[in-house]
Amino acid sequence: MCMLKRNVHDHMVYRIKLNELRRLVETLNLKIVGEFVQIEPHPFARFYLGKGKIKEVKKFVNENHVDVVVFYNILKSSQKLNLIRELRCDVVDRYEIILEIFDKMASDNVSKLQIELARLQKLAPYFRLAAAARFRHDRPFFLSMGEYAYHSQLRELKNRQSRLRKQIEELKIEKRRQIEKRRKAGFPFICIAGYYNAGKTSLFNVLTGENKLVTPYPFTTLSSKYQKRYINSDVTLLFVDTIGFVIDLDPRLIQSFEINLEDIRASDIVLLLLEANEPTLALRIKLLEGIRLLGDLGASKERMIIVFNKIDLVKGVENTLDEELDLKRLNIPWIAISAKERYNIEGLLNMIIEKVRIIKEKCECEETEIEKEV
Ligand SMILES: Nc1nc2c(ncn2[C@@H]2O[C@H](COP(=O)(O)OP(=O)(O)OP(=O)(O)O)[C@@H](O)[C@H]2O)c(=O)[nH]1
Ligand SMILES: [Mg+2]
Repeated sequence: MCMLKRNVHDHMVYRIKLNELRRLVETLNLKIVGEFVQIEPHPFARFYLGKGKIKEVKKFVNENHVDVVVFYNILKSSQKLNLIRELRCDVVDRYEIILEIFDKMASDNVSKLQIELARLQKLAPYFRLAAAARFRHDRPFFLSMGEYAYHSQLRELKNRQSRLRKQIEELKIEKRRQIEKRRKAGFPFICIAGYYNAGKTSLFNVLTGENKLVTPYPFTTLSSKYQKRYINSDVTLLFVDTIGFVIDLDPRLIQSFEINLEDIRASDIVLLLLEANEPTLALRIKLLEGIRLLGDLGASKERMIIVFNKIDLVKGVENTLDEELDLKRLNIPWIAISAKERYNIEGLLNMIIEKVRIIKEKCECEETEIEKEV
């Protein structure tokens, strides 16, 4: 594993990030045998890391018969190509690792289409560069057989990309239509969001009586799942389970996963789920990053509830969370639960119902104001 640590003053956060990557890489049954970190504020053009560091990596790769080098940082196609040639082994970045896991986990058509498009988008410039380098010495006026094949492959690649984009665009329109339909039905829309493995599906199952797949592996849920929960004759809540976030990777980067993010955008309330048993620093990073990401997706703090799950693993920690994470300053309601042991689920439901009531009152108030103005 390689990383360029760009913040010179970061002595801890980069460790947490590397550990996250380790967790992801190991899900693909790859054994991590070495780790190289270089501290430098700006990436190097050729190999992302400096020449000297790459020399070290190369020596290690040769001595240990390494099959693949994983970069934490997201590489440009030219850097990937240079690295593959220099190290003489496969080189992938964090984004490709995530796509690989998505691919392993995907079972539904919508996810498969989105993964294929994301992969093609990453592959196309690399393919172009690799071929250009291969044909540089060919005859200048005639296409060699290889080059001819390359051009037809490239055309096919482009066609496939535009077909996929069209299909996904249609699915997105259909998704918006469904969301609009649900909105008209009038059920408050509660989105369970958060990092992968936080226990989103476990909580969804507990809240709705569903039995959706729960595993210890990342990205078990790719496409959203919906189910209603009847509370009383006045209130029925509609819950949605969504795709997980991953640290340091803005979900908007995965542009082709936009369909899944539509749910967060459209929800009345978003539950930001976190694992209470994580080390405080990791928890703090995920908490702040999660709030920012949700905010960027249009979920304001007023619509958020922070949920610390897996409290059964760290009993009593709810008494220290407030202080350790400085939760008062955030001004967002929070609760500690255990989806597995069904602890505090009623408390969470009451919090949601109360928030729905406040939001509804606020909307009615705004509507009256508008009517008065008209
Ligand atoms: N101890 C404990 N484990 C839990 C709890 N909730 C979930 N888990 C475990 O955490 C792992 C992940 O649970 P999921 O519900 O699949 O998590 P998720 O957030 O839906 O994960 P993705 O779909 O991959 O993003 C599983 O092994 C669950 O059994 C909890 O309250 N306590
Ligand atoms: Mg899930």
